[in-house]
Amino acid sequence: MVFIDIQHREVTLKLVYYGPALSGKTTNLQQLHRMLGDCTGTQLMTLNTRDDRTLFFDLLPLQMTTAGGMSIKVKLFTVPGQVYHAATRRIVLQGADGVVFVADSRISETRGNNESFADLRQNLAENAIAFEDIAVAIQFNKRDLEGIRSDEEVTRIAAKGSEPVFQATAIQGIGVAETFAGLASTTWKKLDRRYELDRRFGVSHDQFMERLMGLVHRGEG
Ligand SMILES: Nc1nc2c(ncn2[C@@H]2O[C@H](COP(=O)(O)OP(=O)(O)O)[C@@H](O)[C@H]2O)c(=O)[nH]1
Ligand SMILES: [Mg+2]
Repeated sequence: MVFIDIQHREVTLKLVYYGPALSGKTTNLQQLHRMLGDCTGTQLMTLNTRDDRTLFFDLLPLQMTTAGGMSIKVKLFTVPGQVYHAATRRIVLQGADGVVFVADSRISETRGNNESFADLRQNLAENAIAFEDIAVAIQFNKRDLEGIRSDEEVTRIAAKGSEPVFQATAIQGIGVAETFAGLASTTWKKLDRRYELDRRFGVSHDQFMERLMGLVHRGEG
């Protein structure tokens, strides 16, 4: 859960990119890292196997200070998707405030998506995180490929649930910032309701989002 250090006026949020193997979780973080630009000095930490798959997790730490002197850290993690990394996924998910579920849009990947979503629910339960207590966003990635679910189908799926749904072609950077902003916003609102961040620290949702997205778009322009 969110880490609040009142004495040092510091809040740390943990956001996790979850989903089946090869759906594009690491690519999302690589694109966000690229958008940060060079001047931040922020490193994307990845730990890959020889075949370039995520072995443990990726970590992209973001940090900003609000006008009121509040320090906000946002730590972005990805989990390894392969079935045999179940224990790692559970550990990475510990203390998460928000999760993006990165689905592969191809109809052929439906089963992998469904199994991974069930795995997410189970790992949340094992970490004693209620599904209602965590912010969740869904990304349908790989919109550039053949054999994908249609836009209408994605819209229909989105209408069935309450989670925000985004379409992306992460490899081209499309939809990456939108997904991130959607998750960050939902997470902040959820945490604010629970911990009164605005009242206690004087950081409104809009201030938080403005700072955060200012960071992410620094390298573009
Ligand atoms: N065509 C296409 N390929 C993608 C897209 N996003 C990621 N990939 C590719 O899918 C593969 C797996 O991506 P990766 O980010 O490592 O997946 P992860 O296992 O979820 O971390 C890589 O070859 C990526 O280049 C996309 O939007 N379209
Ligand atoms: Mg990966």
